[in-house]
Amino acid sequence: VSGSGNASAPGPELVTLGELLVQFAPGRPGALRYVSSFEKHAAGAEANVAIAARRAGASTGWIGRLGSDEFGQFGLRILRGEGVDCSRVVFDPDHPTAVYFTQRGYPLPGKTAAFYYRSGSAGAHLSPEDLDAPYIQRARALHFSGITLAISESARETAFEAARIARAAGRLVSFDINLRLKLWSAKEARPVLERALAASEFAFSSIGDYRAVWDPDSTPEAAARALASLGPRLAIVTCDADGAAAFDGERAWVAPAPHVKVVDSTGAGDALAGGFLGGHLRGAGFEEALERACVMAAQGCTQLGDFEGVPTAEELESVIVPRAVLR
Ligand code: KDG
Repeated sequence: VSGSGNASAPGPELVTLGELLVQFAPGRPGALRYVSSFEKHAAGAEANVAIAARRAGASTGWIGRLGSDEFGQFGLRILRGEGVDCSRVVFDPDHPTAVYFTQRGYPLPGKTAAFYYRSGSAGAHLSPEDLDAPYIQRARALHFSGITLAISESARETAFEAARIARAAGRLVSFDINLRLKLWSAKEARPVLERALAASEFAFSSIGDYRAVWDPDSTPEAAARALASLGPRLAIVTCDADGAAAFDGERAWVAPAPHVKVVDSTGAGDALAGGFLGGHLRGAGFEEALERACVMAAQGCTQLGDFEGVPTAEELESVIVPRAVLR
């Protein structure tokens, strides 16, 4: 059963593919055993990227499976409400929409942990038959992440098939490492991530993920250069409060991050990738797109939920940039 299709409508510029999860974010920091109330948010890396890129001005669509359940309906409504095309969303009557809980500030102050309830989920049953090739071929770019490669064999196969379709049509393929050690080990992940990098033009990684998979002593610039040597023509390495390091095959540079009071950094990498892709698709140069994406990601950390705090291009223009957050 498909989400809301209009087969003749022009497709979105950016298509992302992955799993949407419902995130339960505790009302207060601390160990979950003592928490009694939670906020319900929609999350999931590639869904977050579709929303952030939309906020940066690109038209976007998300491909994934949702359960035929209340949480699937919730996810669909959030994505649609954010202006993300859901015409290729598939509803799975046999498997539930995944959920997870965040835990802020415990046991590590300032850090957020995730507890997944996702095995056997609808999202993990994503399969190559769910792909509509013309939808991907009509887009300008496809984005996916290491999470989709980790959740199941069929999701992995689907992601690689989508990347193959996009590349064969001359479309930009963008990939975020998004290592999740609760889903697979760094050792298991490495060859699969390298295959994805070889199929991608843009690569995103946090410095922590890069160090966990490839080189524990790497600097951000060395990580960006090394990722680019694995295939992509542009690699961006995010460094939390220190912004992001980038390498485009010729130049290496660093984009700063504005200082903000972090409430929850979950989803910051997705805000950065989506903000960058949206800005790039709207015609911004790499440097400008990355500078703005760093502001979007930082602002996103000031609120609960993965994308709620991420500003739109207009908000960035009218409020944040004039207030000289960037310079
Ligand atoms: O990047 C944020 C995501 O990690 C979060 O929303 C949940 O997609 C998710 C995952 O699998 O960890």
